Amino acid sequence: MVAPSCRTQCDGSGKAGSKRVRLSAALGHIAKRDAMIWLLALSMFSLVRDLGVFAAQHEPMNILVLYADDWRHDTLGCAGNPIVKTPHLDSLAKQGVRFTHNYVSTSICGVSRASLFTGQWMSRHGNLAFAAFKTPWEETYPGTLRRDGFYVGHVGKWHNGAFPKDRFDFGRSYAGTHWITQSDGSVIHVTQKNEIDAIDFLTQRPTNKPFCLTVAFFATHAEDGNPKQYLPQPESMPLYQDVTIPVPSSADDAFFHKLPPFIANPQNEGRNRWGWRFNTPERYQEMMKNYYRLATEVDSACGRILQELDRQGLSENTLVVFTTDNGYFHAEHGLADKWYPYQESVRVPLIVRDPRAPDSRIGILCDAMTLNVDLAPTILQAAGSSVPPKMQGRDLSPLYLQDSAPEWRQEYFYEHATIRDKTFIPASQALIRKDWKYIWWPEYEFEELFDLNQDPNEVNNLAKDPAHAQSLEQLRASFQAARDQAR
Ligand SMILES: [Ca+2]
Repeated sequence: MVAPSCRTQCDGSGKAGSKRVRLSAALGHIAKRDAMIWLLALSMFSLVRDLGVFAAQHEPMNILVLYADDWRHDTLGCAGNPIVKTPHLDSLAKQGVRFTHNYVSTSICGVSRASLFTGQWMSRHGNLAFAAFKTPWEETYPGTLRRDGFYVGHVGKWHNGAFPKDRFDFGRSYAGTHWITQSDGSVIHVTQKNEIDAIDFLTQRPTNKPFCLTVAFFATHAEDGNPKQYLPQPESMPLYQDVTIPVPSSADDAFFHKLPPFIANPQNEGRNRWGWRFNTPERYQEMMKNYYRLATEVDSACGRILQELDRQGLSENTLVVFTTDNGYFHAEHGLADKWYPYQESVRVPLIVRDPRAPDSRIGILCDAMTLNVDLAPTILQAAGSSVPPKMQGRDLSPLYLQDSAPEWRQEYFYEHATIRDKTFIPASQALIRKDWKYIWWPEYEFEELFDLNQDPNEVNNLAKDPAHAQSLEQLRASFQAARDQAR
């Protein structure tokens, strides 16, 4: 365990974000004189808070989780993506902390969502694909917060068996298509509906209770049965029209043939979906542009939801989390989608805006190895609720509330069950570090070992290289220990 680096992010201005930045969005529609009064009020608020009499100890923070689908770590302008425009999420990152090495414990929608809600690895929560998790509801973050008097909502995708509507004060669940026919016959885009439902929650909630809302967007998930795959709104079509999306260097066929033989074949679903999306240069451009259009639509919806928080004066007492359930291959290794323990699939964005953060920690980048299972305990700690003892993740807030970073994990256990059968999507497990990765494919008893510093594209499997026998032995031992702990 060593302390991670959590540093000021460089945006060209040389300045970190600040609460003033945060406030400016709220002030966009307010006259200058009123804005001065607001600024004065905020200064007074900051002073009172800094004197240590922050009312949050008596008034729990609200929780807003903005949960996108199938975004990978670089589906954000602020993460260096040269194409996709995500101005509202970039702004959120400047007002909070962006975690640059955030990972999922399982890279598939249903299981990763179960890990979000329970703070547990798949081995413990028991949802191996899309069924209900076995963890008692009272041990999830929505269940704990509702018990503790929060008004709790969920809008959008669920994907853990039947949506448990009765568990929520406000529950509207739907997913699977980008365009939805409503009961009155009208058609609406799923991202628009996500936004409307989130704002309905915020405007209709009782104001005498704290709240917790999870907004589970369906975009940018593909419409699996539709040859078009990604169906953005017509207004988005001019976006990215005149750009060429760079094709990753590891999209070359040579990289595909370096994969284990049970992945590098047309029966494998990752290769099958590559054929749906990326098998000609023209198709690659069309699919990636529509994928990025869907992402920008989610960014705009997040912007309007955050604006509603500002309008109601809630931003200074609401923890905001933006993340996603799994990463995505954009043709790297000749694959599409997710599931496997390679970097594109397991690394995902994470932004946390926490009003408790001191000004010196606002707008920072943090490279600690953080996980999806950390979010439930982070949310419960921020809300002032107790963390169920069977949650396995760790509260992230010391990484941005403290000036000196705490000791933090250097490796984690990854797991994925077989989907359908071992030729379609085989089971995989891994021990993932920033510098090395060990992968175990149990159905094929096949090992991979990658030196990520020398080989970031994970092309040269060193598992059978005698020069790395000692590293292999060490990683195997850590892998087995981490696997045991995940149960
Ligand atoms: Ca997903």
